[in-house]
Amino acid sequence: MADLSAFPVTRQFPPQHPDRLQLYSLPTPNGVKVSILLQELGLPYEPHLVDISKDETWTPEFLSLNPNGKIPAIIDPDGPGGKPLVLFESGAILVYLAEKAGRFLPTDPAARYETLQWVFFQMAAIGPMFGQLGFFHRFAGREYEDKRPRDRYVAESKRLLGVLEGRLAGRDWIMGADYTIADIAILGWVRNLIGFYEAGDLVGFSDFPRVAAWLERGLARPAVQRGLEIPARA
Ligand SMILES: N[C@@H](CCC(=O)N[C@@H](CS)C(=O)NCC(=O)O)C(=O)O
Repeated sequence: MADLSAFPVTRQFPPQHPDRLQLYSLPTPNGVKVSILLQELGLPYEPHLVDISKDETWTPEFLSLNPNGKIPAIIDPDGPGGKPLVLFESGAILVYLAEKAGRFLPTDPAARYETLQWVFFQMAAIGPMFGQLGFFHRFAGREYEDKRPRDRYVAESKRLLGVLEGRLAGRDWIMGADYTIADIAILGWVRNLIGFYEAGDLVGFSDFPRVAAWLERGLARPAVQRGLEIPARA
């Protein structure tokens, strides 16, 4: 039986199954990347719901796991060398789990780097830009009279959707025939943009039919549907 008591976060979120990978998350576009991949892999894990509306990521216990105070984060009791591994940043977690399981990240070196390129594209561009659009269009920023910040993120989000639209020409998935962690990283963000953020009309989503068809293909996967609801909200 793994002993995770050295990790202060286990006082905030006591594990029932310390031998299983511990997932600290919430079903947001960043959180669901990890739960979708775990569902696709069928690995045993224990999800802990971290309520960011109650500032649960800013406790000393959680900050000892992720000094950046964000979900998702994991502890894998069976990390490299059989030792526990703590990891935050969803992109790093996707790469780690895909490599550990040997799935959803090509082993051919060129295809591997190309997949990582699209994962980084999500981390550096899609996530931050769509997230800002959500803030200025749907959340506190919607009250601001000056619409220039919102318009900037609308324009940038449209441009990024155009990049995806181009990439998906003649491809079912970002990497072609193979569904990879690049798709998993991006799916939840596009879904959120047109769903929760209600920004579909604003960004002219109907101008991106290949992105829409790709999203539909992704959402049709049972593991994606399950992952989108994990950890279950109370
Ligand atoms: N780059 C990080 C971003 C993580 C992130 O922004 N998480 C948000 C939820 S989607 C969060 O935990 N926010 C809590 C807060 O800022 O209080 C990743 O991809 O893991």
